[in-house]
Amino acid sequence: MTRPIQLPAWRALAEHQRDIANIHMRDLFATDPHRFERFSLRFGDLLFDYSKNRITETTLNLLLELARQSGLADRIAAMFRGDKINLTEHRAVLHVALRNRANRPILADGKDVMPEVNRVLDQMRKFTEAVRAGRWRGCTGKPIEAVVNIGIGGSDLGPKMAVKALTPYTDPSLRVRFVSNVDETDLMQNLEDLDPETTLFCVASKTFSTQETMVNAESARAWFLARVRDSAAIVKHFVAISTNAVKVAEFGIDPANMFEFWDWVGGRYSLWSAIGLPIALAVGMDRFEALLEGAHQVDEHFRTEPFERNIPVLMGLLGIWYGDFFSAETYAILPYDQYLEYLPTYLQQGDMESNGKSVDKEGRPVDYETGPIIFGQPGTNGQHAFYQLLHQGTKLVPCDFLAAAQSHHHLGRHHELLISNFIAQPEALMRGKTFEEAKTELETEGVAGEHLLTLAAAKTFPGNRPSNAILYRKLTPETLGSLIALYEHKIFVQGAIWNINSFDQMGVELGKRLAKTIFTELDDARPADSHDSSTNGLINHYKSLR
Ligand code: G6Q
Repeated sequence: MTRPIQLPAWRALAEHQRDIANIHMRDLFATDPHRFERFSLRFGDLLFDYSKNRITETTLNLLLELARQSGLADRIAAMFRGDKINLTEHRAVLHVALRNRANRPILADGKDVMPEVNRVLDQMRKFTEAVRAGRWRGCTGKPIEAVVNIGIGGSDLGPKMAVKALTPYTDPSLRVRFVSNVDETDLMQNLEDLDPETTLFCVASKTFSTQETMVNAESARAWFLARVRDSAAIVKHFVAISTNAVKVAEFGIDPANMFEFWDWVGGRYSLWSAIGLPIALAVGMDRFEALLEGAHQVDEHFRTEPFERNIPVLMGLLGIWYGDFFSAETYAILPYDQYLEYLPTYLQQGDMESNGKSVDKEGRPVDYETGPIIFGQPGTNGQHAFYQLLHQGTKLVPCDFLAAAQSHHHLGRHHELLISNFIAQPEALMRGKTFEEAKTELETEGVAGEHLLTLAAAKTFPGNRPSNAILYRKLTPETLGSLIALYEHKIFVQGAIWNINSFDQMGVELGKRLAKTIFTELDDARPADSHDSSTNGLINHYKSLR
């Protein structure tokens, strides 16, 4: 495949960037009263405002042309068709099938996956309804009061983010917790106040061989047995979510209590599968299905809308515009919605594990920038932490601002204050404040002399800093499903244009392997000497301190 930078549209964009680099968005808004209408889209009642970007009609046309020349349409069709687009692992990528509420046949290896998807959804429904209604009882006949999900990475971040996001829909009599870190503190803190007789563990691992998860699951089982002293009780307190039935049985979990998913579900795209069981336990299966529905609607939008009205396509293209043509290295996700507290972390994995690649699909080193560094925090906390750099630092940081028009709570004027910040920050980033404006302001405050000029310089904001704003009615299960799917497809669009495999994660392997060697060396009384001097030094210093 042609390298992206050799595509005519890429070259045209590089040239165009030089034309536009010195144009200020202030002027673009001033000269076009219809800029907002021109550069915003609706998806249901969700507004995607991308008018505060350093783009003109020409930029947009060139970006859309880049998408066309990259064969994006074929790539999208290939994913939905079940082609093995995860080339290194020779797997289809079919998280869209998990939320295919239209039930249209989707084939993996020539076989429609929908009957299996629906079978597991039924199993999840029966189980979650039994637990939530108190029909599923612990070994001493008490109903379940706490669920502890043990998983890591894709088997943790998605459900954890979604359970937090959907807190207003959760049943307070059923606490849902997440343990992921191999650091014993995580497990111990989470178990501290739990009663084993009313606790249900979900061991979530696609492979059922991930070190952290298996060690935590074994320690959880030991904690449970030390208190309950009856291994027959495990069946009532441990369920598994996995693709590996053999290992699940070896661990001692009844295969009847295993919720299956498949190799065509990537870890970081798996919250729609049985990995979402803790979500369904927390909010009920109807709401879990509403989450799937919200994502499905976005899938249909992504699959069928022309690129110029296709939100994930535009999100992806705008990211490429800044990353590859303005040398932006980071991207901020800024939810003005406390319930989306974990969204930045979730998308950090989604984006960075998917597109943090430096060889293309043909194995050639890339000669362009790929995935950005994702970071963020809920507004307004971030404003009092890192926004200084966003406004006045030397780096260009494109941002996504997200907010709900309606809060789940009603407390004085809190929500209006939150929303005014959500609207003001993108405005400030875009407009900035000129030296002259700063100086005039200071003069009216009575500042004069040399100090006036220094202070005016410090109070100058360059502006012209791009952002998107996503404003939705309320954070419902359906809206959450849509939001996540928008980002998933944005990541897909970028991976397709960069011609990289967004669906493997080879970069996590090396450290894991080295840790195994070091783990055995920690037991050795002799000083380590087989590594570089720093690694040896760390091992030996650890041994001297422990
Ligand atoms: C995600 C990755 C990774 C994975 C974890 C857990 O896309 O594959 O984060 O989810 O390593 O893997 P298991 O589910 O197999 O334990």
